[in-house]
Amino acid sequence: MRISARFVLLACILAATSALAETHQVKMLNRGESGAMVYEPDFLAIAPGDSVKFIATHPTHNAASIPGFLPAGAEPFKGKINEEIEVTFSEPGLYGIQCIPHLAMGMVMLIQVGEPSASNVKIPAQLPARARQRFEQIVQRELSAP
Ligand SMILES: [Cu+2]
Repeated sequence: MRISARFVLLACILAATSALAETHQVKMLNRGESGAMVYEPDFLAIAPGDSVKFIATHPTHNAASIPGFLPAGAEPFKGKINEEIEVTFSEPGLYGIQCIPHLAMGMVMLIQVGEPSASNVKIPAQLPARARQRFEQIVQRELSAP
């Protein structure tokens, strides 16, 4: 088989691009520093093309996007319970993440991809009160961070 120089060049460019993308890790916990049923960390600011791996440190959790709480054009995702999934975030914007069994207990996190500041966040009004509260706490904390 003959491999063209153009193909080799393209492969090199792709390899160089993917080498820059980072994979961040988030633990799914029954109890963490900020209380019961938490993602740790509960906020990430990442670059477009980076990935997040959701680690099933404790059982009974999952990671899923929240309808209406992701950028236009972004692909929704839903991990199974106890499933460790790795999600690549290509579309810049703010993503709300939920643990479906513990949404009412406020098990959510916020992921900022690229430039948009957490101050631009629009927390969907139909979320349970505990989930909205935790998002508000995350946003307040990140905006007051030095
Ligand atoms: Cu959970």
